[in-house]
Amino acid sequence: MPRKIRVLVGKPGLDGHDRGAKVVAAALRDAGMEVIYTGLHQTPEQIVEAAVQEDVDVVALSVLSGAHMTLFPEVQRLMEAAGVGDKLLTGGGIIPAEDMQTLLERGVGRLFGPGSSTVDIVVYIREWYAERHGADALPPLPPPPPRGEPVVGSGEMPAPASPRPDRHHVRVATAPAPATKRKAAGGRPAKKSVRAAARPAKRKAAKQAAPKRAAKRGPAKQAAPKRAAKRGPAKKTAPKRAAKRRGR
Ligand code: B12
Repeated sequence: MPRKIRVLVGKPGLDGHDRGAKVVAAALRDAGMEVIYTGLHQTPEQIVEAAVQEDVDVVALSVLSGAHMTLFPEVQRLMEAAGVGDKLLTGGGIIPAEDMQTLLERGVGRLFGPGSSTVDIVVYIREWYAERHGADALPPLPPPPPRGEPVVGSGEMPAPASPRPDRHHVRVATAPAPATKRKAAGGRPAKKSVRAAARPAKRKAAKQAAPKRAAKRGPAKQAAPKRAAKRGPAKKTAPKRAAKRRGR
């Protein structure tokens, strides 16, 4: 049985748009690839280091920040320096067609813009792999998901945290990933903090204490007329004050 195609999905720079990267990572996973997601805010050095450590076939970057003309060449340079320049460097994001063409001419793989079909991305990676390692090295595509489940490339969002045991989850490369990222990648759900866990109990205690406090204060409506009686009728005092002011 041929081994799985290994892909590192990287998010370089300060770009916080991770939806596309997660959609693509989930689609590649569902197409039988082993996917490692770096998480947000990685430097090109961190991405290439992870690519070498994980021994991936493909480095796939998601760039929506506009910095693609710096990031792709930098990752490409570092890949060559690390001796993994023969691996596929591909990706996508907000990248104008002319920039895609320029990067392609410089040796970067095909890039995919908004609205790209994830099926096209899967097909592109598989074709590159078959060209490089031979058709026999290509692992078979997993069977299509049962009816009712989202179909990759149909425009539906594939469930990122599939509980199905027969599916491999996207692995997050950096160890101390935030809880939300772990959850999206199919890991453990986020743990409640001690404070958050104590909150409902606190609210319950406050509700129970509320009637006791009200009883201590006594009925509010009864107190009001007493105070009003003490002050005396408001309308009588007002003309007196006005007359006094006029007299001054
Ligand atoms: C949702 C969104 C946000 C969300 C992001 C939520 C998230 N967690 O991802 C929020 C509200 C946080 C946000 C913030 C900002 N955003 Co915004 N955002 C968008 C929006 C509307 C949609 C992006 C999206 O999720 N699309 C859905 C996904 C599935 O599509 P996708 O990412 O494009 O991915 C597809 C392809 O690009 C490609 N692809 C993407 N990644 C990869 C990776 C690989 C390996 C491969 C093969 C393919 C691939 O394949 C995917 C499938 O088709 C776009 C506009 C647009 N229509 O694209 C603006 C947009 C990206 N944002 C923009 C901007 C400017 C910002 C802000 C700077 C705004 C501000 N001034 O605060 C901030 C930056 C925040 C940050 N820290 O980076 C600009 C970027 C301009 C540019 N780069 O030239 C855009 C284009 C809007 C615009 N027209 O101006 N944004």
